[in-house]
Amino acid sequence: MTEGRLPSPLSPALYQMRRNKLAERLGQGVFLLLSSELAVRSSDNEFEFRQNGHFYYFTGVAEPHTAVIIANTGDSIRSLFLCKPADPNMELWNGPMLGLDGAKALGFDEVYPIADLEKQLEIVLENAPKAALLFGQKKAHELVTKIQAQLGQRRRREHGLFRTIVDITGDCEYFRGQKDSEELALMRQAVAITNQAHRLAMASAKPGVFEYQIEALLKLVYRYQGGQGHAYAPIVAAGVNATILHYVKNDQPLKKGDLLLIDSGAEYGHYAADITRTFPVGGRFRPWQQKIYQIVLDAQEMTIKATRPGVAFKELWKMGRDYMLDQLIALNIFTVDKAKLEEEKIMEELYPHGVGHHLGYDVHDESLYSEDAGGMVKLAAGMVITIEPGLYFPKNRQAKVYQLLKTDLIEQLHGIGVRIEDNILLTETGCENLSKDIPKTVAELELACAQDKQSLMNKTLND
Ligand SMILES: [Mn+2]
Repeated sequence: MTEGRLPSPLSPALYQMRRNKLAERLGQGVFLLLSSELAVRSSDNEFEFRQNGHFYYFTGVAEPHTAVIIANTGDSIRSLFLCKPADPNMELWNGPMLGLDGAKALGFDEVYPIADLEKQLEIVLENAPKAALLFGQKKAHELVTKIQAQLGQRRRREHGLFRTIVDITGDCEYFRGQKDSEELALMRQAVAITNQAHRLAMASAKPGVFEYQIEALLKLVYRYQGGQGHAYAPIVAAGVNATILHYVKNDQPLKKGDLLLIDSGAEYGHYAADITRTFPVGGRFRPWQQKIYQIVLDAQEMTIKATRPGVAFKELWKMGRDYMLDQLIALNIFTVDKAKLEEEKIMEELYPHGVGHHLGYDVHDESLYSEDAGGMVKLAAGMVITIEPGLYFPKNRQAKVYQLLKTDLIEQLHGIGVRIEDNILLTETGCENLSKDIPKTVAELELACAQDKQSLMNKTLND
């Protein structure tokens, strides 16, 4: 491959269009959005910079010390961008900066040094009936409040005081929920790379290999194929570790016959994949592992089939949850009946998380969830979500479930943790499973685990 694997940047016109759409929804007023800031890791060392997702959505700029103002006067819409002017001394250490000239090329109507933020805000707020902010942007709130107070002293005498501040986080989330074709192309590529990585992990998961070595192989593929790396802290959890939902230590060896749960996705062009697969080390399920696995798989497939515009996360969650409980009961593993299991809230132990979440720039993309608006939020075409039911027999042997299981099954089921997660695009009529090519059925997993690691590695690095 000669042209490289890196994504090409999205066009400035796309971001311009997004800003205009927001301005129209906002009506007359001023929207202020500040970039993320660098965070200190320790000493003079900083965490890798990650732009605020909303800021990136409206600007495409991944630099700190920047701000964007969208001003809708009713007659015109203007977007102002503020950043640090290019500084040769800084560039010597850190490489090229966007600078004012770079920002001008991105299609903003006006570009200023970030030091002028207060001055420019004062000008646009002078005749604005409202200022719009995002929930949680404390510094933006303080700045606007201060300027409105200053303006107010003068304007109170002249024509009364305008000082409305509105939170438009929900509007931004609404926009970000609807993926456009440019975003989808990046997400498809993130999933494609993740497919390669999970296949290499399956072929590599032999007894004696450590969880962190699998984590490293995943990153090797992500990075080699032009991604930024892991889109989030990867979970590589063998055996009972799989029952710890956010297990990220990844420091234990794989043992023959253990299940290995891998929750990992690539980030490509700033967009995330989020995939979970669970399979046996060595490739062969034990009978009880397979029974539990099949229940989760059937629940997941059933939930995906039901995913279409108009349904809410809560409904999808309930469908899988009810199905899994009934199937567990059908396995005849409990000493009590369904009513008692419900009374004991057994599924809160066995399936303690939601069915999925929005996916995009952020792995838990900021969009509207069922919990918003009293459960009234419905999924819509253009959204990308995860569907990820799971069943976990807890590490803690005092857990309630072990008092309700038949005694001779406790050892067989203890520590089994299964989650299966795909990335799903809502379409007009239903949905498309973007990650359907990643091995998932028992037969597919056994085949993927039996592949020769070295030849798969060679193939991956030559693609
Ligand atoms: Mn997820």
